[in-house]
Amino acid sequence: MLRTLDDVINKLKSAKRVLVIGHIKPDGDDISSVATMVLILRKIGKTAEGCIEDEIPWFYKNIPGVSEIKRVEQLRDYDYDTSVTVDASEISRIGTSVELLNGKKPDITLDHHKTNVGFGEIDFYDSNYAAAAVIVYEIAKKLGIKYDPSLAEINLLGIATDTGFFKYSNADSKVFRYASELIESGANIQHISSAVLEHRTINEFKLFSEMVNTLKVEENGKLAWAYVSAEMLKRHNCTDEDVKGFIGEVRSIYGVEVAILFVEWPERQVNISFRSKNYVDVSEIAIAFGGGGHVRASGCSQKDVGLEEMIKKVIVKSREVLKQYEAIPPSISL
Ligand SMILES: [Mn+2]
Repeated sequence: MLRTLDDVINKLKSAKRVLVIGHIKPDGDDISSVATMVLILRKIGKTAEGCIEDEIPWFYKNIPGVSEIKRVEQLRDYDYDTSVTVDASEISRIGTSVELLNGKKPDITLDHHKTNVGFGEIDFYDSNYAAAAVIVYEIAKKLGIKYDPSLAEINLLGIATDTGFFKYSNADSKVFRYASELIESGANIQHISSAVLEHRTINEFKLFSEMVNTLKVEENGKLAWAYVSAEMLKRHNCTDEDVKGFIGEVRSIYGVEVAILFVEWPERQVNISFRSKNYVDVSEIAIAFGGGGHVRASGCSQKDVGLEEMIKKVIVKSREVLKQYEAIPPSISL
């Protein structure tokens, strides 16, 4: 049920042992929110553990606090009284971490996805928040937590990554204000940006150039899409982790409003990312294929399908959605 941040604070205050759960295929915001939540709870004398189903991508591991996050197997015997999920819009997003909930709803869910369904006892979600890490920061402020440089840095990670390093439309004044406070507390933004943005491997670059070869631009240059097949990934010794920045590059093409990247990984599973630049709500396309997300960034995933078949279906739908907007003059002209 949708509640206020004060309800969340009261529940946390009465907790003794907390389990914080993030989502599958963790991104910077998820990792940041789980680790920050664990650290602030420990600062007020709670026992707290953080859990993410999947392995954390290696390049995040030098950021303070990330090593605190555990896997499901490590927490099977962890006895907690309060569970919190962060950055997950629905229960399936936490993957096998759900086993730790023993059939119960999470006590608290914190999220900022537009497509959130409210799956906890106390739900706090609001898509006006740029990142789940912004919600966590507000909780920390309300709890009166004193930040040290490490805590500031792990909290800033999520705010930086979910705003595309302060350049997406969600980078509002609050984002800059909080980022400024976190930097004042000792966070090193260069440490974060270097870890997150400058870790490309040669193999990833070669795969990127192959992805570029698959690029198609249509609908008067407004719709751009490309794909990466399982075969391409294997040939370059890459996994789906290595394609994370590709979609942003597709969107960066001048005149493109909607960018789509199809990634087949593993075989017969197609993961699709959608990005828009100025006016199309791409969560609408993702929802049509069982996914979700934000207005400018969304995604979906389907199993037991071929790449070509999926591309066909999704492109047809995307053309349709784009056309709906053509009747409406865009708020920012291209
Ligand atoms: Mn997020």
